[in-house]
Amino acid sequence: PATTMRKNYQPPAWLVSEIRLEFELGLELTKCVATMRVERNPDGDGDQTLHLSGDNIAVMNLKVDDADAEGWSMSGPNLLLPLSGDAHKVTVETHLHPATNSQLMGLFASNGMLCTQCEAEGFRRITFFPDRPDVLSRYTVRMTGDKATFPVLLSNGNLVETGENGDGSHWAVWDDPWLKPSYLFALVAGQLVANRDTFTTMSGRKVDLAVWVREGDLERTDHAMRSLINSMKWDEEAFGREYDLDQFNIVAVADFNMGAMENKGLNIFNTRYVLADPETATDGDYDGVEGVVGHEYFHNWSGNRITCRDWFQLSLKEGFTVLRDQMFSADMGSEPVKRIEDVRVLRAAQFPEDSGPLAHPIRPDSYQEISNFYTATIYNKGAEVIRMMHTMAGPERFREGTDLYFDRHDGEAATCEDFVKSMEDGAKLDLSQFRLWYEQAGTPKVTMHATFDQSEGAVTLHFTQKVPATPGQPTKQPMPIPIKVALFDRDSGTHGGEQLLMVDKSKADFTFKGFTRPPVISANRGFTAPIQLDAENNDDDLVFLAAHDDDAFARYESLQQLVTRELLGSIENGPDEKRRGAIADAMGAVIDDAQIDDLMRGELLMLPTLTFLLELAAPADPVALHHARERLKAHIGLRLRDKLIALHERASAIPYGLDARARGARKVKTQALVMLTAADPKEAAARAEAQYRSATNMTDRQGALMVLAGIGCPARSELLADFHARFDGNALVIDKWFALQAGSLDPKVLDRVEALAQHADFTIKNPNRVRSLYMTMAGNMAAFHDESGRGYRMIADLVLQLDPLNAQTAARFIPWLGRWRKIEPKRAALMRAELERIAAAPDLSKDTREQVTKSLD
Ligand code: BAL
Ligand code: ZN
Repeated sequence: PATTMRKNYQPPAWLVSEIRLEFELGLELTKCVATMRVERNPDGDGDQTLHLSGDNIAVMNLKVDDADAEGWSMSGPNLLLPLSGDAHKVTVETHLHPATNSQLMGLFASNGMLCTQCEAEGFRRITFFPDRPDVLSRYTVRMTGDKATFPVLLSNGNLVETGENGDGSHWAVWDDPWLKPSYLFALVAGQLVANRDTFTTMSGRKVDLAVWVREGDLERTDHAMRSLINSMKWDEEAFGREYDLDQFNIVAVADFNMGAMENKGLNIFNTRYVLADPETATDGDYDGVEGVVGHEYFHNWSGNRITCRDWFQLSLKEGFTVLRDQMFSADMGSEPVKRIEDVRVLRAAQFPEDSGPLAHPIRPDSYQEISNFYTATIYNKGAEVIRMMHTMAGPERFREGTDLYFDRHDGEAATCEDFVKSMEDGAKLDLSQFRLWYEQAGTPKVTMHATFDQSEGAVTLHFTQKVPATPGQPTKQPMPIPIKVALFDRDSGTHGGEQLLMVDKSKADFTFKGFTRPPVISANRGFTAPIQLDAENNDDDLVFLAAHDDDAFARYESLQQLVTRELLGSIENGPDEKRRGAIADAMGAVIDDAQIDDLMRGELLMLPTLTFLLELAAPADPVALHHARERLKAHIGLRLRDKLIALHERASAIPYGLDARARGARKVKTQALVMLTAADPKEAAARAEAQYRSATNMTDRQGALMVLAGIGCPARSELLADFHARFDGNALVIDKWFALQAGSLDPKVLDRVEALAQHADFTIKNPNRVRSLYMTMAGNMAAFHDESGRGYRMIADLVLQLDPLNAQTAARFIPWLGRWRKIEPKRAALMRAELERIAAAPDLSKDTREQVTKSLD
């Protein structure tokens, strides 16, 4: 497949100032007539030929200035139309088949409704168009369809006209006054009901809000609506951004590749990020809805009003918008807990990507299939990079930078460089060297070593940094790395203030005076930089920081480091009794500490994820690592048995609510059971069974069933069956039922996944269902890395079956196999063999082909 290079960017030769789309809607056949006003771009290369992208569509009719077009040709899927003048009217008709569109890109049918997904390159599956984000047009959409099948007709912008045709069909016209790229086009038609509300913006504009769902789902939309209103208010307060249309619509769709999509004024969501009520959604699901509703709403400015010049700039909108949604969620809930969660995701999803065959900078240099670049690097590392600017500038200057960016580039298709320049000018930062964060892939490895000069009373921190080689980037330059530190006095447990150090060379030393004895160093507080830091703290220092650090993240981090050291060490040398004791004591202190809330307590009690540990241990035996982790859990569970039981009882007495106290209680309740499971499975099973049977909400019910699913006890199958029967017909909860089994500690997981794939409720056509079974299994280290290679085979079989139906979703499974270099040689060979089997298949999609080829290189 062809490779697109960032350095080859050329402005478009032709622009489209206006487009009118007329749809005759049908599930089997939808007819689309697009009428465009095309104009030669004065900044283009003067090409006389208009290049219109297409994908899986044919020209049914083509006119230029109302006359049959002449001289046009097809170049593969694309339409080439020679034009003589500087401006023309071009009309093209296409016929679409939504019901058989299993790729879920372009116009597709889901549960009897029609909807679209156009980012990144789906619009070309609807009509022929210069489908690139730097062509900004004014859209008018007219749709007509059978009123019974499609009572609701939605598109971008404002509804301007409706009418009846007198034959049982009706029509609507939507007009979007804001120029936009084609990837933000959307259309929805179907039987939907709305939860409606209004929001009055800071300048007094009244906006009609609606969350559209299928009839039975209406009672699960209040949280999404509340999240939307909170997002609109928050963006005004935190970034000065006001909404700019009279209407804002959210539609929930059951079959969707992504989490959600920020189409102008008409966000389309995966149902899992809209629907929530206490009975069917966990606290985590509530957070997911809030975060994604916020994310898509915030795109209205960071993405829509200012869009991307080309897809290499994807992190311009995604990294920035993830940071914005993280800040929003932190403000709505607990800032330190949110930070810990975000870092956990970064380490579990982005660090492995950054050190593997698919590593790429947050602004990539090339791609074959852009869908493969909606990655944790573009999104989450992209957010970390902008967060570092926030750290360096401080909140006020950061806001001056973003204000300038929004003012300067409103209405444009911008670049990452435009953002960086605005931050330099507005936030008064010198980012010349900092631009390396956009250019270089790989997680920097930083070491810190402290020395103490008694005679001078001086402490020196000696830093080194190394950015590892990544594909296509064998050598790297040192990055500017902002690291917050605090130097603690051992006796008083206090420090003299936090300092921000810039480590911008491969070696950098910083000296601090006024110490009578060596302090304990707390470094990368708040995780100021997305790096792997080895701070060379000894166990005593880590125990000290776990008890005393006033930075919540640093406190969590110290405990994580102590556990990580024990787990990695125990694989080589067996457990270290002293360290295990120190960990159990520290966890015990966490349980007892009345100063911390339960939400934070839940975080502190969590052990590092296996994916993160694997990063540090590679090449490793993941199953051995899993067992080491379970053994440590058992040790802690035994040592803290009484405390854990008391914690479970205390938390169980707190009634359901959405407030932090009740949410925290639910978090530690299941966390206590998880620790107890490894130590005393019988006690844990009895408690989990009681928790399940008395549960008033999904958090407790799912938590209990998760514990039971991993224990070979009689209640296991009875309660799994009860769960299925109780929620039969609720797709999102049945997804949980699949995931609970595929992710469980049960040694027979692979047998169960095989059986579940034959279950009447399993369908390969629904991405949520596929992910709930197979993505969960791939992330279940003990199962996926079964030494027989069966887990690898099952994922490869899935990819081969799914690829022709839904290439985007299929390609997402390749990175699990692509991590073979991190795994011990025997398993690595089996993983490679499966990648080779996939690579040998004829007619692989561009998506999967790119990922497989890169993973084998
Ligand atoms: N733009 C794709 C979905 C999202 O990041 O919001
Ligand atoms: Zn986004």
